[in-house]
Amino acid sequence: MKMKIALGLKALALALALSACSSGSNDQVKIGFVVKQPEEPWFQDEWKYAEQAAKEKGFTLVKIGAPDGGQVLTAIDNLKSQHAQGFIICTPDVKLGPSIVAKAKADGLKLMTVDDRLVDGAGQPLASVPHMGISATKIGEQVGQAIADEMKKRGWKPEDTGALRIAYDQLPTAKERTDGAVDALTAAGFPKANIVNAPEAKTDTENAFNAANIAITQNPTYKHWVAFGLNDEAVLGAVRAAEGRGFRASDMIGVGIGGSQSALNEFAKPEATGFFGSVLISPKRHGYETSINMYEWIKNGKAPPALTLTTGQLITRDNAAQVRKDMGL
Ligand code: FCA
Repeated sequence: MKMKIALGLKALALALALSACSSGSNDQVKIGFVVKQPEEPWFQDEWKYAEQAAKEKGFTLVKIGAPDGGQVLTAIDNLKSQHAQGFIICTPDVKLGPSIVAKAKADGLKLMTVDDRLVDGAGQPLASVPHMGISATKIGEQVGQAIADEMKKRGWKPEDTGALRIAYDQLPTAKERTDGAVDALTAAGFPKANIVNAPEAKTDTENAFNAANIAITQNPTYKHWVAFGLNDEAVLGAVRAAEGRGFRASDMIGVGIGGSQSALNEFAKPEATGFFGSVLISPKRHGYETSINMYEWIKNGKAPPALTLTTGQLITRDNAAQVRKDMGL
């Protein structure tokens, strides 16, 4: 009897020791996920899927919004003082590249980027930092092609149509996306001269609205407008500006990039708007997969792939629900 109890206690002690050991070591893994625009649905989705990875693997996720360079550097120090071992970042300014790399190194933190790739002083990508982004040119071409197809369907004359390029050229992925759209449009016969460049000061709806408003006012002769930009917010701003000038759904074709809540809200309206479609990209891959990559790096010394470029798929109000489901969203 005594013997049995002793054995039982021994087994219990061993079990406790084992469980403390496994959860203890995982508990110590702490990963930061720093984003430039925490209010944007895309970034909220990335965080959501990063949380899913944290739950699954049992690490701690620290979500930080850092809309400017000062806040990025503070965030990195903050992560170090919390004993994090690494972080994933979508920086507010890719030119901060060398400072972010230096800071991460000084603080002993592993670094991976998502969405926006860091550049060096000469504007070249920092290839030593593992990165997951979208295949920007290709996705931009999908946007341009979708617009060209819809114009054709509606029988619009290209000479009567203006194209708003909501531009944020200081960010390479943004320039590649909008240049891709221009290439596909012009390849489909759209006149280059009708493409109006409308630079936005920040990549949100309000700034896109202001940019589009000026561009439409300065070009009063077009009967119809099409619009594209780096994300859904850019195109939503253009659609709202066009509405304000009397261009409703029948005279506007806007195609965004993202396909997150900003686009879905638009598709859910009872009447179609000028926001015709969006190229859906995967916040699950960008949030969940990057977090798993970082976890594996910290826990098992397995470095993430140097560069991963994800794809997209066109959604409109007709197929958004199905395509999202197929993508596991
Ligand atoms: C950039 C844009 C975001 C999103 C992401 C994939 O960071 O600013 O809106 O499109 O790329």
